[in-house]
Parts: sequence; structure tokens; C-alpha cells
Amino acid sequence: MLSILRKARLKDKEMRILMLGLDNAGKTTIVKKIMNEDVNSVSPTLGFIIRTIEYEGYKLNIWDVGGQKTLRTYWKNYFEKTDTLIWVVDATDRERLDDCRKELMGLLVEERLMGASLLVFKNKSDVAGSMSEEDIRMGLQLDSIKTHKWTIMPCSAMTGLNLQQGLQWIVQDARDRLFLY
Ligand code: G3D
Repeated sequence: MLSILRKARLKDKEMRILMLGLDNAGKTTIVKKIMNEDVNSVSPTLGFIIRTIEYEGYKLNIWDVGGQKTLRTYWKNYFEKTDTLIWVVDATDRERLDDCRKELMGLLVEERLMGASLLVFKNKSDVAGSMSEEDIRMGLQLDSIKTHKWTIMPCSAMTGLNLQQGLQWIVQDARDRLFLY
């Protein structure tokens, strides 16, 4: 039933995208950069922000939800009907990589996120000495993920690196699903 509803929405070319990650990962800055807004005036997201982006005829409703520890218990309120989970990782934050892995793994066992695809954005890739794609892949144990279709992309909310490619992957994934069901 859920997959029928999801397919109906995908046919309407409307997607619900949940953007999560630890606080300070760069979620809000990514959304701003995609919307061509000033990225130098970002303040921490205390609740959530929804932004709608039109991309290749698709209406992408992106939910940017605050990632501070105290807010993470509220994430579950946003799971329903999610088509794609964007998991944003701060590539400069080695210390919290294990925390980041635990939070992600916790999400992937959530029943209401079962049908969602996963895009891991390795953000802040513009910073010299930041972790490599391989570091993040290993640190988050991405290769162990069998329950969700996933990919990882290095990106930068500052330079805009790969942000469009990320949206492209999301839209292509929606097209593939329509074809599959
Ligand atoms: P959040 O929404 O995930 O909590 P923010 O994160 O978007 O508020 O970003 C947190 C900080 O990281 C901000 O710096 C922001 O400018 C910075 N940042 C986000 N993305 C990038 C990136 O790709 N490259 C670099 N170099 N910095 C980034 P401040 O100083 O405002 O805390």
C-alpha cells in the first residue's frame, strides 16, 4: 500500500527528501547554496525548515531538520513518506565520525524509512586535510548497508561541488523506481 502511494507521488513528480546529519554538518548551508542564497548567514536550525526545489521537472520538498543531540529524538516525527534520506557528514569532524555512524545506523533500521534511498553527502570537501571518501565509507561502514539503495558523494556547500549531481542522483533514482515497480 505504501509503495503504491509512493509511486503515485513519484508519478506526480513530487518527492519528499529528509536531510539529516549531526549538528554543524552543513545541512542548512547546502540547502541555501542549492537555492542560490547567501551561504554566509546561516544560523543553527532549531526546528526544521522545508524548502521546495524544482529540478528537471520534479518538485523536491527538502526537510532540513536540526541535528543537535537534544533534537535527534524528534527526527522520527519526520520519517513518514520519505523518498530519499540525505545524510550529511562533516568531513572535517573526525572525532564524531563514530557518533555519526551510530546515528545513521539507527535510522536505517527504522521501519518508516525502509523504502527510502540514501545519499551520503561528504560535505566540507573544500577544506584541506578533510577526510577522504574512503575514510567516510570505512568510518560509517557504508559497505555493510544492504537494506537501502545508497551512494556517497563528496560535496561542498561553499563551492557548490556536486550539489547538482546529488539532486540528479535523487531524480534518477525516482525514475528508476517508477520503472521497477
Ligand atoms: P547544520 O545545518 O548541519 O547544523 P550549518 O550546519 O549549515 O549551520 O553549517 C555549520 C558550519 O559549517 C557553518 O559555519 C558553515 O558555514 C560551515 N560549512 C557548511 N558547509 C561547508 C562547506 O562545504 N565547507 C566549509 N568550509 N564550511 C562549511 P559557521 O562558522 O557559521 O559555524
